[in-house]
Amino acid sequence: MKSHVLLVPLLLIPTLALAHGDQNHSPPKRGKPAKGLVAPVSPKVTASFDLVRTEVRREGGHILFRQEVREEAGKLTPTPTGQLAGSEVFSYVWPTSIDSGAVGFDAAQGILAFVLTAHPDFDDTPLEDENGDGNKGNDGNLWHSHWVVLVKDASCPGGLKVRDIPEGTRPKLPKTWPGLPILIDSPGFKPALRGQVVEVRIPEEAATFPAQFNYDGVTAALKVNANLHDPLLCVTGTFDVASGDLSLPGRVLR
Ligand SMILES: [Ca+2]
Ligand SMILES: [Ca+2]
Ligand SMILES: [Ca+2]
Repeated sequence: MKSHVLLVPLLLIPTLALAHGDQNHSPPKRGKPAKGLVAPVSPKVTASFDLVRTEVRREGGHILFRQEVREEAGKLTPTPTGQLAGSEVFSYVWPTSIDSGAVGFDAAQGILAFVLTAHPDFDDTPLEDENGDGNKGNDGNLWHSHWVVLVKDASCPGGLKVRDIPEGTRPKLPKTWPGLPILIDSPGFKPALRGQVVEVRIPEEAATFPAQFNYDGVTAALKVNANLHDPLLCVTGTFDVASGDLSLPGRVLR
């Protein structure tokens, strides 16, 4: 990765959204199908993380999570550091209003988000061999899916983290929890990233999806704590936020 990536702490997002205005929004066209969250092109954001449209849709027994970016979806991944501590994670994120209990965590643990991540310094899909070489522990660099529970943490540069599991506690965890001491699941849903499109289809029966829920679209960087302690995985900044203010205005389309 070249260091031309614009990272914005989440706490600054509302101010920036106001400063940019919405001059790039086009007026809604009559008679067209609903399009989810349309966001302006953001020339200062790296093209592969510049969100222009985010949607969640019910389609043939699946829930489709989809984002469109300016170009080259999935192209940019973190520069390897050679070690887990302090390493970086890039992500395409759909924060939702779905309760954390819907995917096998305890109820009401925070913001349940569906996430695609890439991180060359560690593998957190011990059940999946994404690069097909027979080793399930060496492919964190390829885009793969997670459920995570996000909570506020003022000590994180982006103001949010993946919720830690305090030592000595035994929270409810999904069957495909990868063993890290945070509320993360590695359910193995295969993403497709090509051209402008990032998308994943999740079978309806894979979670207790409510009939309707809200969502947003975010592209973000996260970082593993240099000391491997709580907070283990901080959001360090966002590339782009579909709503501009993380208000989760999206509604599920069908
Ligand atoms: Ca954008
Ligand atoms: Ca793996
Ligand atoms: Ca492998």
